[in-house]
Amino acid sequence: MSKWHVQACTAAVALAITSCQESGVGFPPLLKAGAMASAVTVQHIEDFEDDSGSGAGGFADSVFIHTVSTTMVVDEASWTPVAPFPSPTHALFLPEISIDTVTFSLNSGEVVDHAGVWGNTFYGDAFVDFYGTQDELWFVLPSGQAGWQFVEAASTDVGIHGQPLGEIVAVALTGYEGMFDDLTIDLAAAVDLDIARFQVSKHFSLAHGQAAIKIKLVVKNNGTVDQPRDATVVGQQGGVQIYNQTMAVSDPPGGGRTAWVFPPFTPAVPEGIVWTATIADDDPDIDHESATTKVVP
Ligand SMILES: [Ca+2]
Ligand SMILES: [Ca+2]
Ligand SMILES: [Ca+2]
Repeated sequence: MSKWHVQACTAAVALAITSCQESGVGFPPLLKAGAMASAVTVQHIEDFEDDSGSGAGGFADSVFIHTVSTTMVVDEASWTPVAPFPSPTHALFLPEISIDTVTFSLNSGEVVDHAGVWGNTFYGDAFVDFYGTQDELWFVLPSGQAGWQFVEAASTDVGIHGQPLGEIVAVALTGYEGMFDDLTIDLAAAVDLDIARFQVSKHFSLAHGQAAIKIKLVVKNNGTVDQPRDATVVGQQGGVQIYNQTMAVSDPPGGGRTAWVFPPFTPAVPEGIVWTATIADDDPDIDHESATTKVVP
């Protein structure tokens, strides 16, 4: 598909439901799900200063929810062996043994796909655990270092159980007199594509030698980012899978629809076909529809 065609389709989508993919321009190139990096939209940093601008220590940002109190925030002026802190003038000191499990108060549709934090082990040990929806990653910072050490994790990193972390939902800071500063999270907006309509040829006659069964998926973007995700159509005839096609689908945000035509199918036996379409997006909503074709001799 040429670039010109892509642009022409996009322009049509903005106006109304488009059928550009049906008009002979062919299929857009298929993309692998793993190649679709989410666009980073926002970064938040917990720098252990309050946001009043007074220079006082505290918890910085209403996005971060802590399980320890602000009494563990310390001033750089009194901690010269480990000064300067990664960000002046305060950091978190966790006396033996305390854990600050930090979670995030985010807007709907926002997910954390990367997090990092500075740690210091001059006074005692420090550990960082990144919790994802699927797995976790645990870092033990080398002991007794006067210099600050940075650890980080991405949602695609493989965790201790061999799975990608998934969306990062918490960072646990554990101190045996360890210190921490500048806990940073990068947010990516979640892709939410919905099935507006799933349409197949209702009737197929083997005897009439008619054209193959047409399969069309109309996609609506219910989110704010324009990125493709995989849609899969499966056909079953008499309990046997006779069709399984996956293609990347998308729809620009903002109220339009985009129709995607899947490769057609010609059945060989006179038995009804049950079709299912599924979109694997980032939103926990169920994006799954069924349709049937009656196949007669
Ligand atoms: Ca700081
Ligand atoms: Ca969806
Ligand atoms: Ca979904």
